[in-house]
Amino acid sequence: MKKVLGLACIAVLLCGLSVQATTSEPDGSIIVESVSSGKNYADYLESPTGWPNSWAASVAKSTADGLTGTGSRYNSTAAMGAWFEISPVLTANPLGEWELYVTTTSVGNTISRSTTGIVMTGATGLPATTDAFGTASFDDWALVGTFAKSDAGQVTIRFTEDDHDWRLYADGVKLVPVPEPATLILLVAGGLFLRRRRG
Ligand SMILES: [Ca+2]
Repeated sequence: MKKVLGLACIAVLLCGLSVQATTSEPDGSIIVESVSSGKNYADYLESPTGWPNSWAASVAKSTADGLTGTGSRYNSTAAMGAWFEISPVLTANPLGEWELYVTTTSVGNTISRSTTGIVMTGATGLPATTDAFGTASFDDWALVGTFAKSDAGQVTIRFTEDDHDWRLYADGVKLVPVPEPATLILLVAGGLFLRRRRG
C-alpha cells in the first residue's frame, strides 16, 4: 500500500512539473510575454532559430497595460515560416470563452505587414489569419478574436509567419475570460438589489 501511495505521489509531482500553473491578473485575465523578465514566460515558445529564420532580442517594448518585461523578440524578414506560440493553463472559466489580444511596439521598424496565421490546440473559434500584428496593436491591446475551450486545462495558440514583407514581433499576448450569461444575470441582479436597498 505504501509503495502504491509513494508511486502516486511521484506521479503527481511529475505531472506538477510538466504542466506549470499559469499566473492570472487580479481581474482573471492572463498575460504571456516573450521575454524571461515578463509574465508567464514559461508559457511562451518560439520556432527553432537559425538562418534564414532567426529570432533575436529587441530592446523595443510595447507600453500596453500590464506588461512588465524588458524588450521583445523578432523574427527576420529573410524568410517565412517562423512561429511563436503560447500554452497557458486555463484553470478559470473551464470550457468557457476567452478573448485573445496581442500587442507590439511602435518603435522603429516594428510594423508587421505580414498576415499572421493562427493554429489552435484545445480550443476553437479564432480566425485562421489575422492582421492584428500591425498598427492596431501598437502600444495597445488589439483584439484578434474570441475562442472557446474544447477541454479544461491547457490551450496552445500558435502564430505563424505566412508572408515576409517585414519582421514578425513577439511581445505580449493577453487572454480575457468572457463572463458566462449566468454570471452576467447575477451581476445585473446584484446591481438592482443594491439600488433598491439604497433607494
Ligand atoms: Ca522570418
